Amino acid sequence: MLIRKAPRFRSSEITDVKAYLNRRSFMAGAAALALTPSVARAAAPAPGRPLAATRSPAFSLSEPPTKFEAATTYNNFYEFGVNKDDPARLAGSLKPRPWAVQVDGHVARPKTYEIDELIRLFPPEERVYALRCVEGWSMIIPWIGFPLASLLKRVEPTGKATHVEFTTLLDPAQFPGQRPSFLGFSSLEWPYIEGLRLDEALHPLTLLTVGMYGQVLPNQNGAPVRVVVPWKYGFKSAKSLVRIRLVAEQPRTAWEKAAPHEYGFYSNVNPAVDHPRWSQATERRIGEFRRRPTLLFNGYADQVASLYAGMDLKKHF
Ligand SMILES: Nc1nc2c(c(=O)[nH]1)N[C@H]1C(S)=C(S)[C@@H](COP(=O)(O)O)O[C@H]1N2
Ligand SMILES: [Mo]
Repeated sequence: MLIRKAPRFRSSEITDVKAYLNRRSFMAGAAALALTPSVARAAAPAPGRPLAATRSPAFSLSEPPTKFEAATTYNNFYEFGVNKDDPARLAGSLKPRPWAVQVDGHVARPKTYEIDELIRLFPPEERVYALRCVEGWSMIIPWIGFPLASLLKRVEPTGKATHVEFTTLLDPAQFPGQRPSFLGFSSLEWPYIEGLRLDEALHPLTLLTVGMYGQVLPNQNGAPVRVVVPWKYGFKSAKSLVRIRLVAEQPRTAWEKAAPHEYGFYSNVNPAVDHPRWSQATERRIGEFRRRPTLLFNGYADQVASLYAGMDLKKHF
């Protein structure tokens, strides 16, 4: 996901930042080719608070999950830095309690939900989904959450709502990557914004996620609440949400603002639509050597292809 420009740096600083990012980018590529050495090197994650959930076999892959250790030490969470092991090392500064999520915009019943109230209102299910990162790797993760549609229906979107905008917490005290002085600055604009079309947000696969592997979400995976959209590249699944807003236009997302030709609004997993700088035809499951073919809509085509009927997926990438 590393991109070339760094607009918030003065021109005198840009050379250094570019050199730094290029080196990191090279190292990330090297790590992905090897036996994920950054996973092996990172500190073992502390076990979290257990979170009970009913298994949902109808919504679960039968593939064995990625090792918990890999899923919690090989992360993208640029608020903590651009390296895969930064989130696991630095996420202790994030405080997932107390926490509130504002649900508002074009809705009849806007409401700010305290996080534990949210978990009580919507009984969590466990669903094993594949997460495919735009960088070419994937994981199988047993998430715990509930359909985003349950929450959206409760606040009653009005006829004006066409899209949903997700906002991650903005707090440089908790997120070192949001400080202007942060060394590995990614050139993303904070807060991290993501978005979905309303029909995508209401799709039964779209999960508002509060846990994984039988536990509350580890900080590095987006505590205390994140969205998971399994047929899209991982960056659409925004972490540590403080606001879910129903809007009347397509939200401008953080990655689109940073590199519009590389990261489109839809970002549906599609082996036939390459990233301008690399192929999307194959992927490597974390924990495996061989690359495997990437599936259209990350394997969820039967469930979601109808959302895009008649659309040119190369144009709406
Ligand atoms: N707020 C925020 N959300 C984010 C990101 C980020 O940098 N900031 N990275 C995204 C990317 S690129 C991926 S692949 C997934 C990774 O989720 P995981 O670390 O739980 O596997 O989170 C996504 N959500
Ligand atoms: Mo990603």
